[in-house]
Amino acid sequence: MRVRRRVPSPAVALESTLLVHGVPLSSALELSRELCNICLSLGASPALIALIDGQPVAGVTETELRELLDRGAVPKANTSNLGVLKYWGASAATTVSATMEIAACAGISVFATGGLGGVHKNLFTGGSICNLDVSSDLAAMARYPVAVVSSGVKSILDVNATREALESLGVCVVGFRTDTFPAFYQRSSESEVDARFDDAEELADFLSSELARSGRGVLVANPIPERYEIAAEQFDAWREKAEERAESAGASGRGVTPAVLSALHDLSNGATLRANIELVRSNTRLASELAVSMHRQRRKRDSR
Ligand code: PSU
Ligand code: MN
Repeated sequence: MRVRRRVPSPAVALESTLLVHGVPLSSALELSRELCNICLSLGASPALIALIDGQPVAGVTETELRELLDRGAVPKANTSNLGVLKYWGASAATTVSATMEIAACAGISVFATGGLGGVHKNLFTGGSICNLDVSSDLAAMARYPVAVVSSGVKSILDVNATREALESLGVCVVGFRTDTFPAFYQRSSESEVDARFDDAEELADFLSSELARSGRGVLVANPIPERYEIAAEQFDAWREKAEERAESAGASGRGVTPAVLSALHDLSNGATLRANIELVRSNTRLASELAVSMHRQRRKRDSR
């Protein structure tokens, strides 16, 4: 796939679904600006990824993003419908899976986001599979050689089942300064990571070799900053109500995640939104550091 890449290395891919469908319209532009500034201040170039009039773009401009936000009903592209939307010349926000595909085609190997999609809850009722909803993000992790910095998986999911699925797919999950797999608003869960790294420079070195060795993605799990963590009991109470709201609003398929997230932000009086924004900022910081280190390390190797 040909991608219009507008930014130089070291680049950090950023996803557009998070901005278009994950936060209220009023926060999207400011968040995008903030994330771009974090990258720039650390010496990396921000590469916001989206589909613009049928063109996969790495390095969407603020004008293009504003146009997308003004459009209202913007399609959400994952790896399954990206091709159709592209064929039709449509514009779309890209989820983690479609962003990884475009980043890989553009030669960008580090990507910052909030939380990965995964295995939704309530898959099994009475022993039979009903409503099987597993994000295409998981399969994408096994297909595209991109390091994805996230705070684990969204806590509206079945965190342990998602962690198991990543293992089944052979996706390496490393923890940055953590032994356990973070659960988005919570710094830890019952699940573990494959390995722990405490030093960003060493992690960058590992990522370069692992991406080249495996041709698959690596999930870098970076827990939410401590002061923004939300207690599990508090969160579960909000989540239950948010799911009820999303269900009675008739959300299904790709609409489930955005509906539950917006109900959560509303029920928590903005607490989940603030936490969400803080963890994306923190992930963007780490991704920028990693991209810069990987770039520097490569130049050093090449000059030998
Ligand atoms: N995490 C967030 N906000 C989001 C998403 C994840 O905090 O908006 C988005 C990401 O783009 C992710 C997508 O790839 O949700 C997963 O959606 P689904 O469950 O439909 O695959
Ligand atoms: Mn889904």
